[in-house]
Amino acid sequence: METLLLSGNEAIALGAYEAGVKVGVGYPGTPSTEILENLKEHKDVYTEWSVNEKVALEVGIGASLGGARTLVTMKHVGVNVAADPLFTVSYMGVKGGLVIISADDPFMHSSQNEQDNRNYAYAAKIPMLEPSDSEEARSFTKLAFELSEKYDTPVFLRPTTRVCHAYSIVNVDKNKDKRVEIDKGRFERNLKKYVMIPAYARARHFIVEDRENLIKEDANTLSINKTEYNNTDVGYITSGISYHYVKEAAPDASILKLGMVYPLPEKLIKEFCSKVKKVVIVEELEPFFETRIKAMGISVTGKNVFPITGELSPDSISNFLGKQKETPLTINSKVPPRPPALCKGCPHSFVYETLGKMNITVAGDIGCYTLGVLPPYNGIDTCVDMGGSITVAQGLELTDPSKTYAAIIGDSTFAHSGITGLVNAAYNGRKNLIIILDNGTTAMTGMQPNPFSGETIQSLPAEPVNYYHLCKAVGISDENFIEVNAYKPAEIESAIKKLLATKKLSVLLVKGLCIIYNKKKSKKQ
Ligand SMILES: Cc1ncc(C[n+]2csc(CCOP(=O)(O)OP(=O)(O)O)c2C)c(N)n1
Repeated sequence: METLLLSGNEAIALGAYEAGVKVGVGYPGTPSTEILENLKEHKDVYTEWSVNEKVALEVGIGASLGGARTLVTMKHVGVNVAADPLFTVSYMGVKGGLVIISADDPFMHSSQNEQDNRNYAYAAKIPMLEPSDSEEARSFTKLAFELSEKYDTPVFLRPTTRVCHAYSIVNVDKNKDKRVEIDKGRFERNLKKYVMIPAYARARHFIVEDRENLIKEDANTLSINKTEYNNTDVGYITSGISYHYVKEAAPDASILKLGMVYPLPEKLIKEFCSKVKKVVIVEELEPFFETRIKAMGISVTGKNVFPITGELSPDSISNFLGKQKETPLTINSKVPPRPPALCKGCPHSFVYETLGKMNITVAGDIGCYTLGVLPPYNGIDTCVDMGGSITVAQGLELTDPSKTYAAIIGDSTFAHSGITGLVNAAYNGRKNLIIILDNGTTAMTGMQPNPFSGETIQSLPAEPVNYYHLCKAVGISDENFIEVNAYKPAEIESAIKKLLATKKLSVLLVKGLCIIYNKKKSKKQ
């Protein structure tokens, strides 16, 4: 037996590898990014950064239908982008096991919202597993592949930030935990299963309902839905990281730990609740278990004492129990708060300095450059979602065409979903200025390559997409496309003035390597 100390993300990659995964695809996003970065180290697995989550899931669906066990990774908001194929692949089912990671981020350590993606499992009728530590991250990933093939369904794995990034023990039995080789054969034509026209989809919907009922029944005896009977005054129903919080704050309590968080094992829940005097539900974010367990006619304590927002902690449960909080370590030194900011010398900063001198409303986007909202730049006026800047600027222009609007977007974000916005602007005759900040990498999530940076996830060369030709193809004239050096503020200023004077849809491409990426690259050489 070998004992490893792994992060949840490393453990998911290990579990997927041991499960015989052949294809791993995804789009970076905290807290999911390191899963694929670890999986890519195995040369017998095909890995790719896809341009966005919808594309990743569609590539994943194709690979699964071709018989490969396939892992698709993304952060919680990525599932919004992938939602269209998600709901339909639930009807189609799989051939090779298809596991989708939805890495959720309670407290928004690095996200624009803290949506609870258990709701996606319910809405798309896809089973979901939730690990509470690295050992489970690995074993649940393996189980997810098995369940996917057994029930002919994609399966979600929903780790949260604390599980993805915390390190805990994983025991590997070298004899037992070898990579399994699964041969599911190749793609076979099956129109009624793989072509979701209404006539076939209607029939599949019945199959999905039956499948869900079957999984719900089987969940009552699934090994990862576990009861621990101790003091029966209070019985806790919990999952994921919250399980450890309960164990720490109430070590002698009875617990029902749900490893499968959707669908819920109704009989097991009813049996557990009948054996304890009071039921307390400890779950982060939405009252997902609570609503369903109340609907079983069971009265519970839940969100009336625990918050819907942010993360829980052992203290949340101690507070509820009226226990003294345990503060094991007090640090007396005062650490000044260090809110995130653009790095000193960041190539993005010069554009913001220039925009600051002009009276322009700027629709921002998601990346390091979002930090341009902060003083001293105060450089953006809106920020909604990845790829939303170019299109939000178009909406603003509709309301007051006499004003000047710009959109500001990074290279990875432009590839993710900005290009469709550019096409929309050109097609519908908008006149905005689009500023693309190309720093050579996907900086905010830790320097992943993207379609503009000239290499793949395996650091192999890839032909970078050509901005000029792309803009030409949508009808932007030579006069309305200017490329400047990010470190030459005077040139940036004169280019912006020139482009605005044309009063036509324009693109300013600002190029300058991210300084951290540049340092890393020069160290490697
Ligand atoms: C739908 C969605 N997917 C992924 C993310 C995570 N994410 C935040 S910023 C970012 C990368 C931005 O890269 P780029 O546009 O190149 O800007 P840079 O950080 O390099 O300045 C990603 C992938 C997200 N917020 N939303």
